[in-house]
Amino acid sequence: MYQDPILAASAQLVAEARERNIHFDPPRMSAGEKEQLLRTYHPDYREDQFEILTVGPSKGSKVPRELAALLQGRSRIDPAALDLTKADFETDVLVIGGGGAGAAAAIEADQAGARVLVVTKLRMGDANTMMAEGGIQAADKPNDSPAQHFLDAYGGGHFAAQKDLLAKLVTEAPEAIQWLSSLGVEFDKTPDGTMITTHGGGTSRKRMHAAKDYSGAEIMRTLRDEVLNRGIPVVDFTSAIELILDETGRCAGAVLMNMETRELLIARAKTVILATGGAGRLHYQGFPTSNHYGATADGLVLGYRAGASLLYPDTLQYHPTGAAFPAQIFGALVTEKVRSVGAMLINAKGEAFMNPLETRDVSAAAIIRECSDRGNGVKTPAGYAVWLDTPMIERKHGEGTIEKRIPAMMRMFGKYGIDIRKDPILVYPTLHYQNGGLKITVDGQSDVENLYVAGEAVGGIHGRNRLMGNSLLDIIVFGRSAGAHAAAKAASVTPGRPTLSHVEAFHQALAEAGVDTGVLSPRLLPTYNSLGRDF
Ligand code: MEZ
Repeated sequence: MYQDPILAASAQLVAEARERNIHFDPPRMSAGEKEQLLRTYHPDYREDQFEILTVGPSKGSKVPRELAALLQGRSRIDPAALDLTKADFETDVLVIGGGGAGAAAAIEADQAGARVLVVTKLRMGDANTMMAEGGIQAADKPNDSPAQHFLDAYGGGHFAAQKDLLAKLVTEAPEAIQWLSSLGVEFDKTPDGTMITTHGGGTSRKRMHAAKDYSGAEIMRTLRDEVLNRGIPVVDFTSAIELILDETGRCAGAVLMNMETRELLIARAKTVILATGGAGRLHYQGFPTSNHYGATADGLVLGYRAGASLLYPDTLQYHPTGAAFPAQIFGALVTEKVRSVGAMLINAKGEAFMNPLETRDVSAAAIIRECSDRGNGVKTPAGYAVWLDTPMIERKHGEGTIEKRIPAMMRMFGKYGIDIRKDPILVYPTLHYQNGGLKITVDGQSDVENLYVAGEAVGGIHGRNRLMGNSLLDIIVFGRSAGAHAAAKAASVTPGRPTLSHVEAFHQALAEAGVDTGVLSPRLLPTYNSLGRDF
């Protein structure tokens, strides 16, 4: 029950319209309608929020303003002042990032017999993987196929995905589920052991495998245990602040910083895997985010300065349903699974204004449209929002469904006195995912030799919009693959003389182009202090 009388009256209107809405199947939009909607309302189309890069390997590319400042920022170190010959760590494969992609990479590199070191800015598992809720896609049912999965994802990504990467993603998906199960991930199953699968936005088959609505936490828990059980060394609270190359331009390690003491450390490696995740904590265009605290695009900055180019850095995913009320959970993820299991999006007039399982970019744009021009948003303390009619789920599938299928959602809102079985919830788009990132080959290597990339720091797997559940999938498929390839490569690499001359060259290029963003990068942590000072 909402205490605020305006919200309570609006929620009552939704309750009164429920019987009508439940029997309404809102039509899917045509391609033309979607295109028009995106151009008018999606944040990716707000030209004044982007900048063109003038320095670096993707000079000429359009990127969010906040990211441009970091990509064209100055290094946190004086490259000339560091002695790179004394290594604090020496390894075959250096994995930067302790989320799902980093963990999967470390496990496979270790399995291949390489010496592996994982460094992570916060703790192992402090990552977007841990926060993913709704599930992981894989076409492993008789009525489905990787080809069908490919078509859904390719269309959903506006036909922009790198075909070889997407083909690998969907082809290796069933094996990824088997691998996770063999490590101990408890996917939802029927009593006879069949995996329960549901739809996500833009899927033509039910292929979302889940562990209730904490799928990412279940996967991360399992991967972290595997890394630790294998005895793979993990250095927590230690960020990478620059990549080290050798005199031939191959990646050969990283400069690290202890996040507590700020001591600089040198890690030398034969190959390096960047698995640093996303950028939600840069709060593009002032959006709240569903991302974990460390999601500040560090890998993009490190790779870019070392010479790795970007693909689609101008395309971001705003998850349609971020929590819009109460303030304590503003921007937190309300999983798409809530819609998969039957909740509809309802505006302030009590109308089901769109099909709840359109792709994410289209759904986000439609919600923004309701809350702007159309004046159909519900006024909240923080702005406007629409309703997600959760009680509809139990009305459709019976009592107990919410507790069984989306218990974490029930708990998250229950803490603030909102029983989602009885009351609808307020949602608005939240910054969720970077569709773009560093360009890779199908083996995971960036433009820089011996520098591999996996997970959200990669661009091109999903094109210009990602479908639900394909990110938990890509961290496994491309994380494992990067680990295996980086280990195999390391076996034949003898690194040359370590150098940071690329950092000096980048500084020089900034000076020649007259670019001074006044920013040191990578950012490492978001700036929430009242002084607005970076970490
Ligand atoms: O893939 C995702 O981003 C995901 C599963 C999110 C969600 O809505 O639960």
